[in-house]
Amino acid sequence: MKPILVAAALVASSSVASGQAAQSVVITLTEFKVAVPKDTVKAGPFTFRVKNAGLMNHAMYVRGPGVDKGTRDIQVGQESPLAVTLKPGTYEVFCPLSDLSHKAAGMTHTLVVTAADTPAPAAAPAKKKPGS
Ligand SMILES: [Cu+2]
Repeated sequence: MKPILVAAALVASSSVASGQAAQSVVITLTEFKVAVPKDTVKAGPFTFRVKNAGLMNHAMYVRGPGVDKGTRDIQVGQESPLAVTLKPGTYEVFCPLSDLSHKAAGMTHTLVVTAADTPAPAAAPAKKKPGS
């Protein structure tokens, strides 16, 4: 439990790309499942907040176009941030522990990333200024 470090990490991740705030996504790990709130997200910087809600240690790894990284081992009840920038494509999100036996048991999730410029009501670009 190190709240100061968590706060520092959040500040750092939010300043990664000017003009494009990192999207914060909570991912929950249990036996043996990787719960991701959305199967499809828009490209851009992300901060995954990876929570271990299971009964044994887990970790999370992201593999896809331009990304090949993961968290440290996460103790039961703990959370670890993972900052990644996702490009359009298909990513695999999985637990790499126990020689991938957790993954084989079901701890894997496919995350589809679509182009950021696809029109979306929730992430509409700034309106043009009148008169410009
Ligand atoms: Cu695991």
